[in-house]
Parts: sequence; structure tokens; C-alpha cells
Amino acid sequence: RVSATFEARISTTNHPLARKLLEIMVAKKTNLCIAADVSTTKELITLADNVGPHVCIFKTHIDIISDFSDDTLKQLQGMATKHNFMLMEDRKFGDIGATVANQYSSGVYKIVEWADLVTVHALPGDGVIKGLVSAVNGRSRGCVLVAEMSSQGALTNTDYVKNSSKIAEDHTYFVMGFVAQGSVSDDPRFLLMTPGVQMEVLNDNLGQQYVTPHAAVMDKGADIIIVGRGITKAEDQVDAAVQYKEAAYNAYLERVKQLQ
Ligand code: UP6
Repeated sequence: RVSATFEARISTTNHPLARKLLEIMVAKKTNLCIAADVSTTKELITLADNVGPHVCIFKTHIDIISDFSDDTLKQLQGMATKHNFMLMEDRKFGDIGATVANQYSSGVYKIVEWADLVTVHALPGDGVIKGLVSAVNGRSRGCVLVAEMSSQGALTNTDYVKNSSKIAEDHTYFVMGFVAQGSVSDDPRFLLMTPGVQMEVLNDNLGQQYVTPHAAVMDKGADIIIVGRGITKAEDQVDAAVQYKEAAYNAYLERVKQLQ
């Protein structure tokens, strides 16, 4: 678990997007990322406007939006500016370099044009990183490496996690963190993002496993918690976002205090 404060880590990292993200987290006092798993543009933008003030990252699965158009992105980018959050497309790239370069820059979604961050499986080896980087073309972009999954029976064992960390260390100009269920690296410049977080529910019926925000941050060492249905399915999204934000941020303050 990293003991340094988010403020202190701003100067530890030389990744421009990690720095920007830490600055947002400090300014807005939030280490909450929303998993915006909704199916229409209207729901997506309403969610962004509702929870925008309370999140540092707005994580999308853009390919589940049924009425996707360029206007979806225009509105989403407007929300990112209005509420000062970063956009992360949870594409979980996992193919050879040449293919991911095309998936990143072409097709319907042209992800590289609008997503500050993307998620990437470490599985193919570091060619996946090199492929993505080849499509960046001078833009300010970064990725988060999925080192370990939250789902029951995930194949991401200890060796896989260790080897993911090695890939990240070799490509710190692009990789700025991990998606994982526990510490992947001692290097404080990497941000640990942890999904599988809900206040009360223990699992869904499709393999997802949950821990509380407090356990994610204190026990697993998450810097950022990723919450989807805990907020999107709540009766009051704003109220739920505030509760998750406060639980995660207070747990972070507690961790820093305990370890320093
Ligand atoms: N996600 C996981 N587990 C992982 C990696 N990613 O759940 O190991 C993503 C899912 C979903 C979100 O794709 O968008 O995090 C979790 O949503 P939930 O809070 O509704 O379960």
C-alpha cells in the first residue's frame, strides 16, 4: 500500500496525465471513478452531469451506447470540461500491436481522439503497449494496465500480476497505473484502480465480486475505486456518488495517516 499523499505523488510521477489526474483528485477531494455502464446517450450525459462534481474519472464502455454518434462524444467532452474529470474508455485492448493500433484509432469510435486514458490487458506482452503508442500521434494519452480481474475464477495469478508490473516499469511514458485487486508495484507513480466495489452487495450472478470502498482502499491499497451499479442503479445517483466519494476519500486519509 502506498503511504504518500496524492499531493506528494504529483511530483513523484513524470507522466503528464497521472499528474493531471492527481491534481484533479486533490482539487475535488475525490478518488472515485464512475463506471458509466448505461445504454443511451441521454443516460450517459445525465449521469455525467449528476456525478461529474464527485468523480475524478468517468469510465465508459462506449460500445454499449445504442444511439452512439459524434454528438455523444461532443456532449461527453462538454461534461468533462464542465466538471473537470478525465475520460477513460475501458476498451481492455488485448491483441497484437498492429491490431490494437487500428482499434484505438479507427472504426466507429476512434478512441484515441477523445479518451484521455484506456485500459489494456497485459496478456499479449508489451507489443500491445507499443501498438497503442504508435497511434497516439503527439496527443496527451495514457493507459492503465489490467493486471488482475475482480471476477470469480480470473486467470490473473501472482505471476501474471508480477509480469504486468514489469511491462509497466518498461513503459512508464504511457502506462500510468493498474486495474487490480491489490498492490501490483511499490512504485508510487503508478495509480492503483480497483473495480468490484459496492457498499452492501457481495456479488452479482455473473461472477462479479464486491468489497466495500473502505476495504478496497485500506486493505487492497486502491488509490481510486471504480463503482458502477452501486451508483448507476441507485435511486438517487447524486446521493450515492457522494456516499461512495466520501467513503473512499476518508479511507484514503485513514490509510495515509496510519502508514506515515
Ligand atoms: N471491471 C470490473 N472488473 C475488472 C475490470 N474491470 O468489474 O477486473 C469493470 C467492468 C465494469 C466496472 O467492466 O464496467 O468495472 C464494474 O461495474 P460494477 O460496479 O457495476 O460491477
